[in-house]
Amino acid sequence: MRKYLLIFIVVAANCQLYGQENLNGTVPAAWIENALKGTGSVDQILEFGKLFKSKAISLKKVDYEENEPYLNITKINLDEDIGSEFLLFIGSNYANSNFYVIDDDYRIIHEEYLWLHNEHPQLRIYNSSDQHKLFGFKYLYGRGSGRWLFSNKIFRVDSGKVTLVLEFVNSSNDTFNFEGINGWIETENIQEFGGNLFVEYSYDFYLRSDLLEHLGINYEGDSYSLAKGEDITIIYSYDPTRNQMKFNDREITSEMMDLFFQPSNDSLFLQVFRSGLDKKVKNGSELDKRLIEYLRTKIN
Ligand SMILES: [Ca+2]
Repeated sequence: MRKYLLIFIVVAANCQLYGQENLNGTVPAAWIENALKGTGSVDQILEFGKLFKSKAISLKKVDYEENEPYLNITKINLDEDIGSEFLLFIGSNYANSNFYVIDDDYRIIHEEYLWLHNEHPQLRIYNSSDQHKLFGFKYLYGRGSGRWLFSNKIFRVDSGKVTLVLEFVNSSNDTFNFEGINGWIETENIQEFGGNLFVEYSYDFYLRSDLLEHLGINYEGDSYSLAKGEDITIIYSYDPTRNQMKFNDREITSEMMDLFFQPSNDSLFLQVFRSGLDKKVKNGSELDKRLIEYLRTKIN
């Protein structure tokens, strides 16, 4: 019996870890009405936190004295039925909140913990060709010393079910890979047209100038670019059979998209950009040849 109890506790702890413990809970209509009035008081946050426990909401009032509590609710119709759904960010601090999608019958249909280091949640809503609106937010995918990666998560609601239909890099910077490849990626001008999402990508993968100095190369400039792209527009289209936003592009391939989510993965970089680097080895400068040779020897 004790053994089963232990298993139960472990499972329960895991559920909490993944932040989905309040799925299918019903939010009182009166609480939503009050929240929509926009006061966002600590009492409202505490009331919600008592009903729906999460690590984003502390139940100790003293914790709110130095933090900046956060409550932001949006009422909007997101799917084919006529009633409005609700998008809620709530937490005892703006950078540590929970995100909820609440259906028109006040049932929680999505719950997700959102840690943003020191940024506020940023809700984005994109129109679509039918009643289904795409929505999402900026998400801190990962960070460490000298590197960070924010993504954009995009969701869709269908018959009371929320699906993550797309995640792409919002902005990323990686500067601490002294021996190998550093880089940044940025997306902007995100626009919806006819149910498609247009996203403009720019990126640069480079070697740091101090590495060149270390290799005994006299080089002026902050960095030595190995692969660069500027204002490349990708079109994501909704694929109803897979319930995902898909793209098909030659300039940015799906292998490149994988690399965008794995900064400092030098061997993946060499693989993804192999043909471009081969061209540089064949037709480029002596410096191109030497540096690509250095990377290929170091990494392989
Ligand atoms: Ca609806």
